[in-house]
Amino acid sequence: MTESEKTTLLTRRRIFASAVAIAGAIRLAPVTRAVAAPERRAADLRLTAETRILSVNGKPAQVFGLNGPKGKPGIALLPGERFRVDLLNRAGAATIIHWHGQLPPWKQDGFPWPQTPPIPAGDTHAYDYAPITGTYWMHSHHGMQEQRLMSAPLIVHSPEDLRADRQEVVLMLHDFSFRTPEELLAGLTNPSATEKSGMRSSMNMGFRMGALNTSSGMSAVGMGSGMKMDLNDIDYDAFLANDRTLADPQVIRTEPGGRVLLRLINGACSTEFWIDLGGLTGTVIAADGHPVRPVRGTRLPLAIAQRLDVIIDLPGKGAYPILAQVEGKRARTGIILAASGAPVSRLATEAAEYAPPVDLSLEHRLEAVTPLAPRAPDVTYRVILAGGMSPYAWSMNGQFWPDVTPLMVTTGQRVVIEMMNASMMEHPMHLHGHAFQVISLNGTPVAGAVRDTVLVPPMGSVTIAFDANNPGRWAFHCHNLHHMMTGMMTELRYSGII
Ligand SMILES: [Cu+2]
Repeated sequence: MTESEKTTLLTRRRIFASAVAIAGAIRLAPVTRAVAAPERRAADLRLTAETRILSVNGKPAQVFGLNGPKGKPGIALLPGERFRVDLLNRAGAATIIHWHGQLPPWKQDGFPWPQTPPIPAGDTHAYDYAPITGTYWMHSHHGMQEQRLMSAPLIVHSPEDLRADRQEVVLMLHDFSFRTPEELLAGLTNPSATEKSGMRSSMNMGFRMGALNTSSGMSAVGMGSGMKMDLNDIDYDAFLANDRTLADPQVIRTEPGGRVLLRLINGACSTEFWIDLGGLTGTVIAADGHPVRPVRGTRLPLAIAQRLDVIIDLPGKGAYPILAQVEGKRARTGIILAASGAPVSRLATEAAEYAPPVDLSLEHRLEAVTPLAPRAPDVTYRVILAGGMSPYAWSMNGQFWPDVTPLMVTTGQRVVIEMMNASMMEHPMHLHGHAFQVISLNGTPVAGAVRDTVLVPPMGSVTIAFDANNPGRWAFHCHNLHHMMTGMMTELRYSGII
């Protein structure tokens, strides 16, 4: 066998291993096709929006699904492959799917602008754009379908992914309720419905900072002892890791002493998690798909819609739970990495301790591998995030979607947006169509991560910068679904676009 044949074989073995790992982890579309990327035709990549039955806590639940080739959730692309996808709407309702964090032309972004209405039930819509590599995800941007699990991973492999001798594991988190999304929202916006439905009111869902051990490393900016921040608007029935609870977790077989690339995706609608690697130490190498300088840690905050890529070297042939605990609660979910033959013991669905609120402790340590070029801003916007529990409504600069004044930019500008949170809730803020760099956290300048979603803590501030290089109309919103649905969204619009 020639050297080149060996290389080919090795590469294929790794592609195969990687695909099997991913398929095993979340039953994603395998990437085992032997064809080179450019040979794949449009029809090869079909994504079907449909319904499916999940079993949660032993009860059946009808939810949505986004299934790729061979009926597996989501899409995984090979290096260099275009996002050339036919989206088939078999969900029985109109839908539109957003490719979260990707940078497509605006009319392919999957947001229901007047120019890009939802796809009617039964129709098919074609997409074709050059994707950026990393860990991304897709979700419905139509109504509250996201709360019924209309979301899935979107992984774009880099050449390095195929070269590296490591197993890929995707861990996608969801919050789940047997109630309809409409009931959940009504419980928040209509206090009498809240009482009737037995949901918690704002009086008892608060999380008193004074009750916490302040050595736990949480950010307490603007939070005097006894001041109350609100966490977890909704009492969910379950928290899912790759569609399963900790009562029946997914067990992923790993190589003893092997290396794992863990692709974490917080696909929850209203829940921030702490990722708990237990006895393992991980190395964060990317945030929202974009490489960061390596940061080691065992407990990692993961805000709604954010992703982290974490390298884990397994110490031996044991079983290693990867847990996700809900902030302010003991509830947790997770998966288990276990060497073949390693005994897997049952894990309690509740942790011993309440988790603190997620914070900016990790954000402060993140540094982009490829930062923005130094440059003075051409335009700076300040956006005040406000709202509260009673009435339940959330705004940006005092405006409630869809009655908003767009933030206008011009192609070529360096844009800075300073977000100030004047409320007692966390807001995971997401800008469509751009990767921004975090340049200030609570007034402290940083050369932070390049990413697409950043947490703005209660009474805190975060400043982001980006280059206006993707003309169009772009949504800019809080990724807490219920905040967005009650107003917390605005538009970033390029001049010349109507
Ligand atoms: Cu919010």
